[in-house]
Amino acid sequence: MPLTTAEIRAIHDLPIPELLYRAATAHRQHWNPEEIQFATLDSIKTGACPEDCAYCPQSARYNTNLKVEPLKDVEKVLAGAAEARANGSTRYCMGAAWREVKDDANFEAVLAMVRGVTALGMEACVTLGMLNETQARRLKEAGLTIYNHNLDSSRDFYETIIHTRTFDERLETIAAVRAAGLEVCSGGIVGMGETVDQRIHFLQELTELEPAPESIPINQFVAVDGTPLADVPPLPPLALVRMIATARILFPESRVRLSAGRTQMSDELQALCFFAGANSIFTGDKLLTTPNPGGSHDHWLLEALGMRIEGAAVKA
Ligand code: SAM
Ligand code: DTB
Ligand code: SF4
Repeated sequence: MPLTTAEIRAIHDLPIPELLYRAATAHRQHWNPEEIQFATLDSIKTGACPEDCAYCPQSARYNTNLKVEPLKDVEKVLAGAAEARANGSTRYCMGAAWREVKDDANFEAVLAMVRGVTALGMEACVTLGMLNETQARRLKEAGLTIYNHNLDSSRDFYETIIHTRTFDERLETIAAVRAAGLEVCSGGIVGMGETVDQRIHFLQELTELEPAPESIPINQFVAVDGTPLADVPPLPPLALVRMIATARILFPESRVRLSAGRTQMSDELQALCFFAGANSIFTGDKLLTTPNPGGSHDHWLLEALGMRIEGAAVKA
């Protein structure tokens, strides 16, 4: 039975030592707490997105000085994947600034990218916006492991930040992904000015997805000049730790990703997030369009923490 809002809030609000103890206990029952998966992002189509997501630098509606780029060549994407693998990544995540997937030559090219990444022995993930079950099945046939489509926030907060699609459409895409037999990657963003109750409702929405998403990215909001949310004050670091720990307790078997926003985090905060159960990060200098700490810092950080890259061909 899904937990009530009050039950989730009670976990989230536990004294930090108790919260971290419970999260770390759940974590080690299902995962090796010394290992972190390295994943790499590739923005395969950048900017000029018709959607109005208030947090996103890629919306065509905001002036963010972003270099708009059409769909990348398949060969270029596969070269990026091979390089990511050599740097320790076992998962390659390709993101397109699309509202939805269309049945056109661009989709055929994405299918070729998925086949190529899979042939490299990496897990392939894509995030392409809304899609239907037939399209999801074609991605599955091409070898795709998992589709990323975030709930992003609570239903009521979502409606204040995005007006070009509904929260229910988000749920429909996730249902299509599931129906096609793909794994689901779905999480959200914290620090966009939402209340703690709205964060709890967001986690509760995730608990109502059945089965639970195999992968849950927790993105710390990255404020970008030119977007409507550019001036939102930064999230208190312990608020992020509470979200990671609560997600780990609610979803002991899912991968919890410490996703966007690491450039703004100290090494100590990241270490606390790993202790609280985060077990995957995006490496490389860039997320999709915003900066990321970079592979060499991440190798150094894991070594300093006495931790290892999960399943990689190279040592930290
Ligand atoms: N267009 C597709 C969609 O919206 O589903 C896929 C790409 S979109 C950039 C993928 C995710 O990036 C969003 O769901 C959101 O969680 C995250 N994201 C976008 N801008 C962000 C920001 N400024 N800070 C943190 N996360 C962000
Ligand atoms: C997710 O939840 N986070 C990643 C991935 N899924 C596609 C994207 C983060 C994007 C951060 C803003 C940017 O770099 O444009
Ligand atoms: Fe477009 Fe996705 Fe950015 Fe929204 S989050 S503007 S859909 S790229």
